[in-house]
Amino acid sequence: MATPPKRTCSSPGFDNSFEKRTKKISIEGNIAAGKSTFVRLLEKTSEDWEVIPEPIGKWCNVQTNDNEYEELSTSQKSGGNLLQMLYDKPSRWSYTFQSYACLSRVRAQLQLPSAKLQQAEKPVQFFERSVYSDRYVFASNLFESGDLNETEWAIYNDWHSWLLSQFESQIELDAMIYLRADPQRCMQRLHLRGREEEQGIPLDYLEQLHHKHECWLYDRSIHVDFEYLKDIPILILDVNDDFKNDRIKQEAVLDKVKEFLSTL
Ligand code: UDP
Ligand code: DCM
Ligand code: MG
Repeated sequence: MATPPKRTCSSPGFDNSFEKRTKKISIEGNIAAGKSTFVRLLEKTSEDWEVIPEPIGKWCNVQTNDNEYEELSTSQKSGGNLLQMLYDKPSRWSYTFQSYACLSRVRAQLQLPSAKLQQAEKPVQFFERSVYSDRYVFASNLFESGDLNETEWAIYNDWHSWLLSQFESQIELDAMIYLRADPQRCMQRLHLRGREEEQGIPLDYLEQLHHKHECWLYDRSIHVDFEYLKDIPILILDVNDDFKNDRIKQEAVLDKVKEFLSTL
């Protein structure tokens, strides 16, 4: 598989050689597939590996300066719960949610890496999801189900393309890892996790999102507007079997990740 072109511009605040040797990898997968569990495992594996979690805390508690990655209990939330609003009334809130999800992700992605990572010999940043799944999985699916109308979808695509063109060099990925799980398994894990806002999600919704992931990352059959994504290396990991509580499975999966990294 071809390696994507190397990023050329540097971000302000740290040296160009860091940016050149850092690998940026997104972890993709359906709701409750096991992404957060997986990135926590990665974080513990190497000093050279850093994780940027999905800013879910921000989506459930808009208008606070608290830790955006921390999930709060219902009583701790004081701001608007955009995730709840999305699931309660998708036709009203899908556009707002998708705009904010993507904005907060871009902001998270532009943050300076830690001093420790900057000293690393082979630094790797793992992102829980990406601006690409925001668009090609979630927003696209909401458009197809009619929860984003033609105008909202056109505006979303317009600013998404423009924003990425502005921050291309800082946002471009080197590879992706697709955590592949059956929608039924995701549903089981979704209930196990018990995030209140998500308890009414029907299996049908997880099946739609699964189909989107499969077309995009497994079959690679959907059209993407970013040229370099067309042949970006993708590692596909079957996570149907429990890996959270199985040391041997974890080691097997980590070996696959290390082998994949050595090819980039
Ligand atoms: N989980 C599990 N076994 C696994 C992976 C995940 O029991 O091998 C559980 C995990 O503890 C959590 C739920 O499944 O309760 C969803 O996992 P996570 O939050 O990591 O999923 P994400 O939505 O981030 O993909
Ligand atoms: N989500 C969404 N649209 C996005 C990104 C995420 O609707 N662009 C939703 C799906 C989940 C939650 O946010 O309910 C993310 O959590 P998870 O880690 O379980 O996938
Ligand atoms: Mg998660």
